[in-house]
Amino acid sequence: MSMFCFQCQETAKNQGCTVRGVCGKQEPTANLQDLLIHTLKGLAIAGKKADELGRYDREVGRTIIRGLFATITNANFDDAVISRLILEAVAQRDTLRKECEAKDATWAQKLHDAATWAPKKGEDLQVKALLVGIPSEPNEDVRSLQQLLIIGLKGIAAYADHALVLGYEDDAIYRFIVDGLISTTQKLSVDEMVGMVLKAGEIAVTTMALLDKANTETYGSPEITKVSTGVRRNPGILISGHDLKDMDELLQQTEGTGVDVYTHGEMLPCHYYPAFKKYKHLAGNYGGSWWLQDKEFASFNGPILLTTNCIIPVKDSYKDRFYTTGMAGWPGTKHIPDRKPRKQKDFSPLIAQAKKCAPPQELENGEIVGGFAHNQVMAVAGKVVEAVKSGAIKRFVVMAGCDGRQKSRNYFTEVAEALPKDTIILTAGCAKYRYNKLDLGDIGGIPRVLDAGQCNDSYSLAVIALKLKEAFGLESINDLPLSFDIAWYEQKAVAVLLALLHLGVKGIRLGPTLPAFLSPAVAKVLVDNFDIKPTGEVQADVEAMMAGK
Ligand code: SF4
Ligand code: SF3
Repeated sequence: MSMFCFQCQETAKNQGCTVRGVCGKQEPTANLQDLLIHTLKGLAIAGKKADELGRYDREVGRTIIRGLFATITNANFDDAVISRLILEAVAQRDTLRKECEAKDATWAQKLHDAATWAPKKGEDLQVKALLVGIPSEPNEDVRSLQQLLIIGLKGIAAYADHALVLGYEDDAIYRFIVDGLISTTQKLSVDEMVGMVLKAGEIAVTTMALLDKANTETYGSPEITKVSTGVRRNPGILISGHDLKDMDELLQQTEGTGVDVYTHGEMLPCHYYPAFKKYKHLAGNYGGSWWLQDKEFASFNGPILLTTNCIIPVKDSYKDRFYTTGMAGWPGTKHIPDRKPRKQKDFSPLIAQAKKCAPPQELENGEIVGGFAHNQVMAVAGKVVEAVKSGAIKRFVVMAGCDGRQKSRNYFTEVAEALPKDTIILTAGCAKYRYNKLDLGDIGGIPRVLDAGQCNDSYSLAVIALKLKEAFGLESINDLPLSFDIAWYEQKAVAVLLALLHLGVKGIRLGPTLPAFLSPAVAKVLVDNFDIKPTGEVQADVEAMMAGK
């Protein structure tokens, strides 16, 4: 085995990618990512000790969240970037370590391997990487719980980084991520590890709430909006990923240039924010979810900006128009550097290139309606409660999460079609592309698919559920006429799942397959305590959900 990765839903044979990632990740990149995680554990140990000695350093948390974010599925495939992140973390760790040793000489002798193993400058990173991969933990259940925690931390880190970009941080989040990483280097009991995983759910809620605050305080609360799926006659720039600040600066810099901006994939919800809606050259949404980009990026004709995940292997047909920024990266393509203090990122290379490109080729010509984040839904809460009481709405089904390539994901389209006409689908994330262009109608003016936004906005769905619980005077979310049929693919969805468990949600259906990183014993813990179940046959699942099961 030359690599091992099982962090996403499309992992080979639902066991693990061992030769090359189904996502396109190559062996050296996978191994460097393992080494980066390992190095971040060493940094966490040094950062924790410094904190205990009264020298808390926020930069530790910042470095760790960026590093974790770079390892999520489809974010960064560039070995040079991953190697740089490793060496930066090593340098930071060594500085802290020297300071700690100067204050507490006994600590140096007690250091765990995780801090000492991590590479020194000039060492062969690939050789080091082989020592620290996932299979190096022999006990299946210990490995499963450690990886469940690390994978959840990756999702939390992605959300924390989005908040950080907008200037919002919380030391409690950083401190938990540090403790979580350290816990995976210690010989904890299974119960203690389960405790850490559940605590990660609590921190996921905190982090998503922070991101919600960052987004809405900066760009306003999402509003119900119709988004065009057609094209105009100007050349355009297509922006994908999840980063709202990149969108903000791109819209400012393209205004008045004759270049339109289109969203792709998870950037669709940008149209719902007041701060972005005001731009007349924000032309519409182009195409579907991430895995269709090889065809859609080719026909777009103009420059494409990937701000985060999901990148799929870049085709020659659009490689010269493909740019990454932030924690996203693809080797051999152009990268827009980070912003300097008090300056914007410079998107002028994309604008200059766009002016020489043909307008996008039309793929479709319709509309998508969205913007049902918690503020907007609560504005019509009275109408919603009334519709439930009158029996016009029988049930809400949360179908949030990720989309993916596998045919089995048609399940989610078929469930949306099979749900009775008196049900409402609550969604967020790119999972919505499985049904957001279907004509599913409305219930007394309330659309049957309510899109709260990106996967980053899943918090909105939790807030809606909690507010509905209050409105109906119920004890628990589980007493609501509410089912969860969640589609997962990458690590942010795992963080969302842990958040839902922390909020006490029971009976979640999860698909299209259960995570490969859950050992049978760990899966049993989730089934016994939270009644998690795999998605099954469409008709049987719909009937069970309508019966509250
Ligand atoms: Fe395989 Fe998913 Fe890991 Fe890519 S991210 S190597 S597809 S498990
Ligand atoms: Fe999608 Fe990658 Fe998860 Fe943001 S864009 S939800 S998969």
